Amino acid sequence: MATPTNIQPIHNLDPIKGVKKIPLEEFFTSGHRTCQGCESALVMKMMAKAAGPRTIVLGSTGCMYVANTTYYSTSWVVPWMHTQLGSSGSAATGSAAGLKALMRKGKIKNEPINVIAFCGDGGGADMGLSAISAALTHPDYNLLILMYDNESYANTDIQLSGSTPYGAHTTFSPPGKMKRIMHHRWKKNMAGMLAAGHPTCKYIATVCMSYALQSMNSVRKALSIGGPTFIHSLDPCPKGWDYDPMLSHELGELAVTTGVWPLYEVEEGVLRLIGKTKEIAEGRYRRFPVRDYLLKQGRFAHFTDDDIDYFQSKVDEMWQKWLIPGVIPFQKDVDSNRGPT
Ligand SMILES: Cc1ncc(C[n+]2csc(CCOP(=O)(O)OP(=O)(O)O)c2C)c(N)n1
Ligand code: SF4
Ligand SMILES: [Mg+2]
Repeated sequence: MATPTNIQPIHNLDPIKGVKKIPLEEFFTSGHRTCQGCESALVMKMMAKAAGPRTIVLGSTGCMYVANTTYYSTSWVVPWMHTQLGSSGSAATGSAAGLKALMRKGKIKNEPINVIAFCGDGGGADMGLSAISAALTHPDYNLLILMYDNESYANTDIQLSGSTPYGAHTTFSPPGKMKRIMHHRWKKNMAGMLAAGHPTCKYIATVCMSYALQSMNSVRKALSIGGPTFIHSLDPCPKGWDYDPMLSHELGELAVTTGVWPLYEVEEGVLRLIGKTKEIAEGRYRRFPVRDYLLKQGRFAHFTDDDIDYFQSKVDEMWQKWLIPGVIPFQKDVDSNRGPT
């Protein structure tokens, strides 16, 4: 019988040092029905690999639920449970609390068990935002919420979400003759918003599976640090973004190298830009024009040069005017010593 304790033990998952050291064992394997070139499926696979066998995965409704648990089959090797579309935060909190209680009462062995809840952008950035926010305010539970962002409600046929980029063609924003651009809002800054408002959350990161090792190590860090943590992954989606599946990896890279998707982590309140994003910020790597990224995708095929210029100007603004390039949109007051008037 396990020793009763109030402390929920956590894993100490060291960073994987190089691709050759990536474990061969799979915990998300064959048997799924995702589209060819689906980066979100790759996120599931690498996330599970990074976490290892003592892991429980909870997933909200969306492609990564529906396509991965087709009747009588599943690609999950670790225990997996579906939760309602807006509930990844509550499912994570409840599962972590349940495990902790069972360990405290000596009903299960006192050992580190990872709790990972994933959600899509519709389930996370829109519908489940409040539950994620609540989960991140509980320092007592060890959990990771991973939002896989394919920039639409993909499973129900590509509707617009708060994470859909400006101007993109979705089933809710089809370009027409009278109105070419139907979607005028800028993508929600999910990781930045959560980092700014949840000091109890010890680790927040943005990732992209085109940089797989980096992304896996973010998952490992999140699971080792203790308390509630959050990762936002940008995932090219051949169906929703309308491109040849062989371009998935390249599009993920372009999202980062054009500066559209900055990679960073906030660890115990300290912000670090990562990889190519860091190189861009330090002037060691020149940002590619967003045109290279946009024109490879059918969802932007209706863009004119003016539309591309506008998109570029917004990305430039994120890099040149934001307090932290591409991350925190506040600007310093020129007269910051002045009190309220
Ligand atoms: C409360 C609720 N509203 C609507 C639906 C229908 N629905 C199922 S999956 C889905 C799309 C979810 O989008 P997202 O979270 O981005 O995941 P993706 O499908 O893109 O993987 C919707 C709207 C639902 N299951 N529950
Ligand atoms: S629609 Fe997109 S996210 Fe869904 S299974 Fe296909 S590629 Fe993956
Ligand atoms: Mg989605």
